[in-house]
Amino acid sequence: MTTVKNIFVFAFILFLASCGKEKKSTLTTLIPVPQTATAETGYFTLRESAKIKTESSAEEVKSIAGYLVSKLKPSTGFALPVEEGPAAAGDIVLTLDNKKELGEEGYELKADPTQVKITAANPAGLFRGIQTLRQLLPASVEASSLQKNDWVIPACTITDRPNYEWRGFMLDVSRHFFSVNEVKRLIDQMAYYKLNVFHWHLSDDQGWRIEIKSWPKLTEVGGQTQVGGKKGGFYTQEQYKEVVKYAAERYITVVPEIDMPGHTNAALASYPELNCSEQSFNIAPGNEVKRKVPGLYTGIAVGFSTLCTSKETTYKFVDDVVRELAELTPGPYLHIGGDESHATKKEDYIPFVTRVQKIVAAHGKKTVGWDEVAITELQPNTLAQVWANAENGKKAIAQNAKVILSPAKKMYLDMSYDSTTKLGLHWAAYVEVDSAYAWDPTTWVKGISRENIHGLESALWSETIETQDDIDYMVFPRLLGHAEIGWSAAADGQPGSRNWPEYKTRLAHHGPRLKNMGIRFYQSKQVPWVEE
Ligand code: TNX
Repeated sequence: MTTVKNIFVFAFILFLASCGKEKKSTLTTLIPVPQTATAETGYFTLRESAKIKTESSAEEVKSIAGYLVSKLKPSTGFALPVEEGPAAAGDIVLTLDNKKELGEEGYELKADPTQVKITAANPAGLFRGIQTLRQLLPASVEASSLQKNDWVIPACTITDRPNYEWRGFMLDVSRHFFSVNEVKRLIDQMAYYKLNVFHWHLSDDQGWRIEIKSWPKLTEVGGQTQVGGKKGGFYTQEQYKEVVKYAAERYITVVPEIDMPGHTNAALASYPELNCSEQSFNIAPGNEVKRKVPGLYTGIAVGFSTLCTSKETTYKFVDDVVRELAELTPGPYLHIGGDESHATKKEDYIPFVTRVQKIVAAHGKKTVGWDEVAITELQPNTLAQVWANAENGKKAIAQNAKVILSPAKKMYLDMSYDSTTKLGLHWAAYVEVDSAYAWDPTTWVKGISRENIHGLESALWSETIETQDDIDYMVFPRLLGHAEIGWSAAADGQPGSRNWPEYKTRLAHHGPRLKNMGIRFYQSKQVPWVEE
């Protein structure tokens, strides 16, 4: 009896294992999972003779079509022409239609054996739909060299739009500096998973990374080093604009952050007049230096620096920095940091952050701040980014502000996966791939509900992250889970409809995609990875 039972158990385990690795239709492996996706009979085959038809003379639609062509060309070898006009059999059609129900970023994708058609109310929706089209093709479409394959797309109808308006990714370029090309590569990867906000953490104790023409020493001095003491770097305003444009072409908004009044050692080392006095800075433990002005800092302590909030020079500085950044930034938000200002007295912090929000508003922008800013009087439209202290999130909501959720225990991509991970920190938690995915923003904090949440953001702090490979390993595959939580509405109001056992079988199919894109991701044992 027991043997029979054991055989059953064994067979069942085999069955489960094979289910996990089963080759699926690409329609059932999409990330983020679309709102609705219905399989139909047959396949569309993309051939060399295909054209991308825009059914619209809008230049913007044509450049979206051009983006699609550039993504399909390396692996398929097809140089697909973009043309205006009616579609023939075998074509891909991109069309704008005022279907209001699709919203700013929604789209409809219909594939049948004769054509693929993406319809959206706005160009951003077409762009998001193109990412779905790429994922419907075999994974080798993402390779950068010519591949032999049948470029088939399963016949289907997909209607899709995002749940959250803000689906962000933050990169800290202060602790370690990353080049324009490394940043652009990340922006491309964000686009593939339908993220729409790139939060650029441009200043911190260890480095000031954006050229400010009215205060040139910020980068000349403050940009020189990074954690560990190697050469740092900074972006010129031209480079910054180039990244903003690159992101905009992918319907991604750049939100620059200048962290203040704490996290400012690089600025304080560049301009002595921003310090109150010799006593006002206590260089982090283990790095005690007695100087009139703090030196450049290359350790990883936090909470030791502060701008002098009682000097008018400080506000002149903030105004100049905010003005130059606002001029360079078409997006509506500037991030003012505000976190971990342990060296700023509370009675100094509150008027400072209150005044800085007004400076941001005077330059035509809205403020985002880390959750600590909620103890000050928030300007209308200020967003509080909740990373550690949920009580601060509730204080923001009590002032009618919305929050962005970035809980460190779930969304900090610098948290190690487990105790064996060589990179990362673990002060908040170890965050394995399942943990990063299996939670629901609407129940994360009692008292913060769907209508209070403007969106979600993953954050990569770079104290331990030095190279592109390091970035790849910590960001992937966790970012995919975050992208799905932000985009896919399934979990809201229907607990359990988004679940890890199902998700991991889809994620498994993104292994070959990530590999083909040259991403050196963490191959978590939790995921039943498939080979292409
Ligand atoms: C906390 S999150 C910080 C950062 C660190 C990070 C490391 C936040 C607003 N402040 O300064 O880099 O932890 O995980």
